Amino acid sequence: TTVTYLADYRAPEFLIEKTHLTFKLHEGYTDVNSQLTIVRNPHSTHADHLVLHGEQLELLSLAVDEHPLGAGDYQITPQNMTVHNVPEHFILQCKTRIYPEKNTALEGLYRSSGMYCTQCEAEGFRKITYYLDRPDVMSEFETVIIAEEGAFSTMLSNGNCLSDTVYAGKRIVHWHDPFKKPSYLFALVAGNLVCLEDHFSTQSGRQVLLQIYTEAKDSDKCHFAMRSLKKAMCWDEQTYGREYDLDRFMIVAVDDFNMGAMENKGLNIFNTSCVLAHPASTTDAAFQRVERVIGHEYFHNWSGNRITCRDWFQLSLKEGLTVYRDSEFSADTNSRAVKRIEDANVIRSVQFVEDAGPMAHPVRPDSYIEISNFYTVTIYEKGAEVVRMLANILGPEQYRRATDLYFSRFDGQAVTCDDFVQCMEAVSGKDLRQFCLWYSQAGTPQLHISDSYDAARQQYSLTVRQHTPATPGQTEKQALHIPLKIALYGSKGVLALVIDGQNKGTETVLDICQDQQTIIFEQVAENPVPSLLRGFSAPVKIFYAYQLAQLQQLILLDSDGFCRWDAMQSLMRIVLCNAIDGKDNHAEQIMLVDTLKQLLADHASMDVALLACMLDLPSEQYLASLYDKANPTAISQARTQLQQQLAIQLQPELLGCYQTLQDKIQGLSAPAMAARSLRNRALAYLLHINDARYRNLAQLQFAQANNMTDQFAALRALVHTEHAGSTAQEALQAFYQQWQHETLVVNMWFQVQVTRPWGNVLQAVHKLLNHAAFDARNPNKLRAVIAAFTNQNFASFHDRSGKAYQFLADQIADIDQRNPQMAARLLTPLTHWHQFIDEHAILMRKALESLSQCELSKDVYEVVSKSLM
Ligand code: BAL
Ligand code: ZN
Repeated sequence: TTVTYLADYRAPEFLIEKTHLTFKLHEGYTDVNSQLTIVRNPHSTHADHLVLHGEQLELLSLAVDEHPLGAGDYQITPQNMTVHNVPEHFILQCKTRIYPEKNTALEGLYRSSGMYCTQCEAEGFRKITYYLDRPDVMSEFETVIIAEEGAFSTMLSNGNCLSDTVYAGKRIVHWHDPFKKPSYLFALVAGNLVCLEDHFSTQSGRQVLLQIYTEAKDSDKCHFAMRSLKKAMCWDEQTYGREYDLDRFMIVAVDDFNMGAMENKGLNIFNTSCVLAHPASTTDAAFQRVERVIGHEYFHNWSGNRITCRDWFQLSLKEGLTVYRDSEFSADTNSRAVKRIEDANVIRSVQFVEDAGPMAHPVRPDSYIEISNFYTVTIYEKGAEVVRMLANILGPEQYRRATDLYFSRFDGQAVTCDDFVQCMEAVSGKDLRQFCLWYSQAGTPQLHISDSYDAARQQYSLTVRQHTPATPGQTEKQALHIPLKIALYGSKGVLALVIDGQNKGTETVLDICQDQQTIIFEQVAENPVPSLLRGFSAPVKIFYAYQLAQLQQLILLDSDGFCRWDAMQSLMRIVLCNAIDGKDNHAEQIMLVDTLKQLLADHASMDVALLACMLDLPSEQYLASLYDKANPTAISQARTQLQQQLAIQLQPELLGCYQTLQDKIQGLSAPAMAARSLRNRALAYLLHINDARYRNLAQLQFAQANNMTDQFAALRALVHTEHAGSTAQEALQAFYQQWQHETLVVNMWFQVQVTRPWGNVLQAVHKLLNHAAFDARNPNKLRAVIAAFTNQNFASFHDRSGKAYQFLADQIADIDQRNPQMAARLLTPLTHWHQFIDEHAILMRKALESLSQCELSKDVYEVVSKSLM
């Protein structure tokens, strides 16, 4: 296996000015004719060999400037084709044959339920034809698709359609994309699809045709995606001044897809789970996901397509920026506080765990074996946090000017993260050299904060010490520039902040740049409570020894939604860790119950969506990350017990909440969704009590629900309680009966069963793998059964027998034969073995070792070998 290093980056020797592709689609095989206009890169060295990427291709013929090449003129290896002694400027014609029907890796051109589609990012295009398959080679594409007349209603590629004709029994469709793009943004679709159409008029008055293509059975599930698309187009014009550039924007829904969606120029391809939505069959969370992903892929048209990455080490240049953009789009549409909490929760319970594990890498990695393994929470979500910090350091006006500069300076180019930061520097005049360490340094910074109050001087001082633990291959860490947003609370509310005689208002950002620094606040009349990391101002861990009463004060009174939630998480964490460690917990529990009671009793005056989030206990994964060696059984037990105790002690408040919110839950407005989320959390808590009254409530809700959020929440509550017996079984059967023809709903039906927190779930998983509706080739099904079980069922995955660990290893060995990207992704939970006590760690390692004995793809090999290092 070869490792690719950022330090080895060289500009391409050749450039491809024009790419002309002809696809002849036949049953069983596809012939691809390419005609590439190639020039030597004037800025490069003078190699006379052209080395193209190409994998799993059958070469039919090859010519340079119409002269056919013979065996001695070129050389083929499993990864490349080298053409010897090429001129400065020439046309390469190449005919290859590929087999989309046999493509189970879902990379390159493949068939999914009869329909042809492509996935080229990152390196899939080389499975279609020989090419310079690297993002810094940008070319103008023309694509001709030829199929039997009548075989497909829809034949699409990027850009504008030049012609659509029939000749000698063949349908011939000709596409042209006027914008230069790298091969990873190429797309082709052919199938029998229906289309929802609409129009968007851009700010400069250009009409854009909008089309969403699906299978006929899903034609009623595209309206929400269309509304979201128009909203996203509007938002990008208003927020970033970005206008759409082609006459046509197309989205195609595909059921077999490794990712969520793909931003191919003018022709986005979406996993059905991220585009289809209907109130009867889609939960609120899924609606919000559709809106977010539609926004994300659309925003890529500028942040990714018009301006792309020089090399894959710069992946976060487009992904971090685009996630930041979609996250602000969601925050503007829904509850800003809740969006921030959701983001922080992902960073804490997934990204921090990645940072502490064998796959830890910087936002801009230095090396990889398989780039597909680097589509991670670090590149995406931490990368977005880095852009958010930049935006906050600059402020809205300068940030907008800096992005304007970025989009104009680099339009049509493939650039680096440094180029992006340089625009921020150019506009603001700020020196961001230290800040750039966020891109190159892996690991989660820890801020250890202590304070003291001097009543005589009326001074309050905060001492902040930063430390980033070592990560694989990076033992020495430097101090980062960390924006720490804070406020101070006194007994009567928020205090005015005075630093160095300067009035800072009631909230300020401290620039933490040294290993240790002390900030002194003046004119402080009483010992305050610090509200730290407001709005989750940096992706760091905070250590500050709050007293219980201080946490309660922040939970009830802080004006920052994230900090209220965070204080509640801290209080819950204290109670849970005491229980896990076998410590006395009396005062802490009373404080927790008392605080929750006050919040629930007062729910009418609160942000209901925020309150719903505040009811969630910290995840088991997050709790495990707080220990050097975590005991998973103790963690699960403590969490389950606390859920039961809270349910019992908060019974009247929970029931009150459930009943009063009943009338407020029609439709898809933000308040309706918020009401449903709080009400269904209350229901889930109540079902932890062994009481037929509450099971009847759930049963009634299940039967009468007029939307999927409520129906599914009731089903989940019933299935997840140990006490519901046949009631739960009947609900499961009824649900399947009702929804068996809706693939995405069947996936939820799988997922609710494998995440059950009691009984022998592994046995249930085995049964479901043999269910008629399961299909091991479909990534969504693998996610619904295997990933849901191993990632979301902490107790069962960490069963002491170690059977679930070995189960996962066996599944991966099998899936890897067909779909390496999926296999490598599913492996994540086993890579965290080092987090757990020996009893578990040894069994997890054993499962990994058994995998290492198999013949593995590069994808799985990289994760297994790094995990065992
Ligand atoms: N570029 C891969 C899918 C996405 O991040 O939009
Ligand atoms: Zn993206």
